[in-house]
Amino acid sequence: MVSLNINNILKRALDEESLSKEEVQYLIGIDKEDDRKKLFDAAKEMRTRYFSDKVFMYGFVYFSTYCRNDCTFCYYRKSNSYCRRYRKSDEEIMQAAYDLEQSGAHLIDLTMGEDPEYLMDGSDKLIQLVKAVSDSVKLPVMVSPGVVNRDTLKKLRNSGATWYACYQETHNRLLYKALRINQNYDDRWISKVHAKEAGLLVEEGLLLGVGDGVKDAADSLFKMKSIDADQIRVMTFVPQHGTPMYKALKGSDKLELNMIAVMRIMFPDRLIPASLDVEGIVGLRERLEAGANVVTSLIPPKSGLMGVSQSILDIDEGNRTVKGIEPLLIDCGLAPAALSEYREFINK
Ligand code: SAM
Ligand code: MD0
Ligand code: SF4
Repeated sequence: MVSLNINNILKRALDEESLSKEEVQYLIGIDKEDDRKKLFDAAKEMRTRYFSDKVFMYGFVYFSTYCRNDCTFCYYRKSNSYCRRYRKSDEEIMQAAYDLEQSGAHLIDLTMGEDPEYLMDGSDKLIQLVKAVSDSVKLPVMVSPGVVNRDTLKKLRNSGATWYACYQETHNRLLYKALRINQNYDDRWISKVHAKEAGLLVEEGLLLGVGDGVKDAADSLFKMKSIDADQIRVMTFVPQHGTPMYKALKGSDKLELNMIAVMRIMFPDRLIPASLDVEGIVGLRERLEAGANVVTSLIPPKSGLMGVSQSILDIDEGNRTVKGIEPLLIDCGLAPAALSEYREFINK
């Protein structure tokens, strides 16, 4: 029996021994600041081992805010009358992708609500959009369309997509049911299995502060292992105007930071984002200091495009741009990767 002692656990982690669920849960729940610093230092050591000082930059294009679903946590849920709905034209989407490419982003993440106009049977609108963006922008493309069927995933791959992102949010099925109303847990999970089979890279993710606990977080990390995702994320819930969870307290991001570090230790060679969409630029340093190696949700200023959990924060000010975050990266002893380094990772 291994004792639950932070130094022992971190030493074993740095030796790349696998940790038990009990140990993982212990690390996630660490509260003392001295111990958290040890956890973050270990995570950074792992990041340096696998990625040196290089950070990848993801441009984000939320091109449709229409959604057929009613997730309780989300601003875009169909019954939210406060939400500003838009559906960008192909030209506007291409312009945003081009601007992101010019600014130094390494990837274009095409994200949407589950917009029926793109997802109705027989429509190839999404496939055509991915093809158009992949053909015109010389960057890898990620699609975040929600759950889509196996055939669509194959077509997305063939039309040029590299990544499929679809976050389970939680692996506590009861909680899932309360959050993702009328959406099947298994269908969402299997879409990621199908995406892998189709040759897409997969991103899986968790939402924290939605009624989950430390045990759920540990269980989720072990469940994540089974899908062998190439990128894994964790984000703290941000309450949204007009939604049933508006009055819920915003979770402390302490747990998110611990989770980023534990993910880095358990999945040292995977991509782990620091999202600008949770706390904007002020939250970036601590996420990088916890072991993240991708900055996501870079958005072209004045494009009229929204974030997800922070629909306007820092966007028009230009703080969610490569230029806006570069000084901070450098101050953290990190540097933007070259596009060739990103390609090397995804072609592995
Ligand atoms: N509609 C697609 C789907 O649900 O998979 C893709 C877009 S969806 C808005 C992307 C992710 O944003 C969700 O999976 C969830 O993790 C995150 N998200 C949504 N609302 C959020 C909120 N209020 N706070 C934090 N994250 C949120
Ligand atoms: C982000 N708001 O990167 C975006 C979004 C979807 N693939 C990504 C959740 O934080
Ligand atoms: Fe729609 Fe995605 Fe928001 Fe759920 S999380 S309401 S599927 S946009």
